[in-house]
Order: sequence, then C-alpha cells, then structure tokens
Amino acid sequence: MKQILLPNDSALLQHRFTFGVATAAFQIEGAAALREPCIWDTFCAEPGRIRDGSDGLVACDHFHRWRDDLALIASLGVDAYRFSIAWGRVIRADGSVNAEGIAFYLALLDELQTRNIKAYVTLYHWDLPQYLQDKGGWLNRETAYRFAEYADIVSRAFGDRVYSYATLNEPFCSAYLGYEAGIHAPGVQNRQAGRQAAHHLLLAHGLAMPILRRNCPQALTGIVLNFSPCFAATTSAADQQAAWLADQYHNHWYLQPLLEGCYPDLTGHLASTDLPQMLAGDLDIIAQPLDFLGVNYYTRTVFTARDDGWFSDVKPSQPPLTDMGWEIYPQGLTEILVQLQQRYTLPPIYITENGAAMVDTLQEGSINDVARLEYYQQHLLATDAAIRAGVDVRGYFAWSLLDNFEWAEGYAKRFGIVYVDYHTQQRTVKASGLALQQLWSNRNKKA
Ligand code: IFM
Repeated sequence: MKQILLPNDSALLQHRFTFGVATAAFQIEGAAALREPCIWDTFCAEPGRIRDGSDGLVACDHFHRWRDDLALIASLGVDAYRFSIAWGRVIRADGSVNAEGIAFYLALLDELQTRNIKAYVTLYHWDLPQYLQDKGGWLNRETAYRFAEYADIVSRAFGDRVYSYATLNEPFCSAYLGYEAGIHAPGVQNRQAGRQAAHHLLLAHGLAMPILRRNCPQALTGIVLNFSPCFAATTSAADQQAAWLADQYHNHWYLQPLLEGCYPDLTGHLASTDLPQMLAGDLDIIAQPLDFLGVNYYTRTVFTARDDGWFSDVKPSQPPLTDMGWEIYPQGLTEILVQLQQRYTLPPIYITENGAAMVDTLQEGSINDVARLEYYQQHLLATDAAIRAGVDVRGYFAWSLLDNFEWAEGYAKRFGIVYVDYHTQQRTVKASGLALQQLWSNRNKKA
C-alpha cells in the first residue's frame, strides 16, 4: 500500500501538532425536517442552481449515523474533529431554542470527549436560516446581532466540551459567491451587496468573539478564511495589476480588517457606491484578538486584466488538475503562509481545510485514490516547508472526512478520504484515508 511519508524531524510528527478531519453540517447531516430551512434548502429548490439537481435533505445522513461516524473518525487516529453547527437546528424562527438540536450536538461532543478527540466547532458554515434571509440575510445588519445571540446560546450550552471555536468558515464564499457572484446561496449578483455582506459577516464575528471568550475562557477562539495566492497570467503591467487587485479583493479584504482594523484601500478601483456601509466603531469590533487563524487552502488562482480595470481568473487547462478543475499547486500553500507571515503579525495558524475532489471508483470494495493520496503527501510537505520557514502552523485538517454535498456541484464531486455510497450510506475508507490513518496512528504522541 502506498504511504504518506514525512521527514523524521518534521514538526508535523511532534506530539504538539494537531491532525484532524473536517466536515460541515449542511454537507453531511441530512435530517432537514428536524431543523429550520436554510438558504441552501431554498437555493437547491431553484431549478438550475445545483449541477446535479440534488439537495441537502438527506446528505450523508450523519444526523442518524453520527455514532458510527465518530467510531470511524476515532479509527483514523486523529487528534481532532472539525465540524459545524447548523444554526437552524438550534434556534427556531421564533427565537426559541430547539432542545433536540442542542441535545444532538451535546451527545456528539460528549462522545468526542470520551474518545479523547478535540472538538473544533465552526459556528457558521454557510447555512443561514431562511427566516433570517427573509429579513435580508447578511445584507441586514441585524443578522450580525442574531449571530452573536446564537453564539451565546450555543457556547453556554456546550460549556467546556469545545476545544476550539471558529466563528465563521470562509466569509469570502458566503459574501462573494453568495451575494456578489451569485453562484452560491442566496444567489444575489451585486458588487455592493458582496461588500456589504462581507462587512456584516465580519461584524458578526467581532460581536461573537468576546461572548465566546467570556462563556468559554478555556477554548481557543478564532476564524477560518480561505486563501488562494494570486498570480498574473503574463508579465504585462496590466495583468500584474489585476493579480494585485484580486489579492486585495479576495484575500486581504477579509484578513486586514481582522488583524489591522481596516479594509484594503481600493480607491480608484472600487466605486464609493460599492463600499460597505458601516457605523463608527465597527472596525474596532471586528479587529478582536484571535487565538488562531484557520487557513483553508486548495489551489492558486491566475488572473488577467479586463478592459474595465477589473480582473478575470484564467481557468487552468494543463494537468495536474483535481476533479473540480483546480490546479494542483502545493507550493502555493507554503507561499501564501510565508507571504501572510511577512505581511502581518499573525496569530498561530491551523490549516483547517485542505484536500481534493477526484474521480473515485469503487472496485472490489476498495478505492485506490492514488492522486488524492499524492495530493495529501505534497500538501503536508508544503505545510512542513512553511513551518521550517518560520510560520507557526499548529495543526492540519483533511477536507473532508466523508464524500458529501459539494454545494453548487451537488454530490458529483467527491472530497472524502472516506467514500460514501449514497444509496446505501455505506462508508469505505479510501487508500488516501488508509495512508493518513497510518501516518496519524504511527506518530509518537508522548511529550
Ligand atoms: O466543500 C467545501 C467546504 O464546505 C468549504 N471549503 C471548500 C470545500 C471544497 O470546495
């Protein structure tokens, strides 16, 4: 069997380094009738939104199979499990608390504690309750205050069971893909809306942070952002400028307010009418101290200049590509971490997502996903290289534990290290999962 190998002196093999697997509520839980509808339920019901016409009503049926799934996670030899809470499973439209929803997560958290697996909880992984979207969603400032209340309720209920809280997962996707490009729920296509949604998401983060710290002083609290290093398609000044603008617009727009309390200055690029509306003091609320920054990395992006002064991304055509059509570019992980380290004073970093969609075939009961296994091998070495270059990376989470609902791509794209047969819900650990299991289980966990 092919293995994943790291140098013997790698920091990733030390007992302090945390390895885990990651999932998100809407992508795996199912049991939609037991929660409030969310924006993704609505989006899935709109014809043409999801490539295979699917939805999240059943997904991996994790809500009913969580005990087996936790046993599976434990068998992989991980230190931690990163998962998200479905807001609409714990808070009803009338504002009341859904005790059954809370009980579901409490049982999961207790079982993780019993199995000595640290719980890395994300409060918002894109599944905004539809009752809040009906009032404007992330375009309504009030949603940020509702998020802070939700964070308060959940963190009080979960007590000391949670090792780490991330407020948001990838606000870029919620804001840009959801409100500006319109390819994710709620499907709005408007530049100002994208900037406004981003501001309210960051405000929600900033309002929730002190609440989490007060309710769970022992937990690590932070946020998860996705990063893609931006490259110019050519050496022309226009393309170089396009790559710079894309970097400011997609990467620094989220990190700079968090770490420095201001948005990138895009005067001359972004019309004043497209800037987010904000109140005095908002940026101070947003720039809360962070115990960690979660970094999600999948690929790099190449940009070319548009005639109107903006940028377009160039779809990669040369292999190696994943099944998403994303270039496999492991050195980009080292590069972005080192760039961020040089640019900012960073808190400790966790790679909270990294992985690849590949075409998997189940043959005689096994999946020999060598390309995914090699992807992990290369990206773990890239993480190792970043640490050797001085970046304080404390953990790494594989995306994803299970094949699951890949948003606008439906179930056609498989990111799991565990294969899911959606007809039988049978789980089969892929070769990549077995190789990671071997790596994780063979570490010397003694101090
Ligand atoms: O599946 C998603 C996840 O929900 C957020 N980060 C990127 C993954 C792959 O597209």
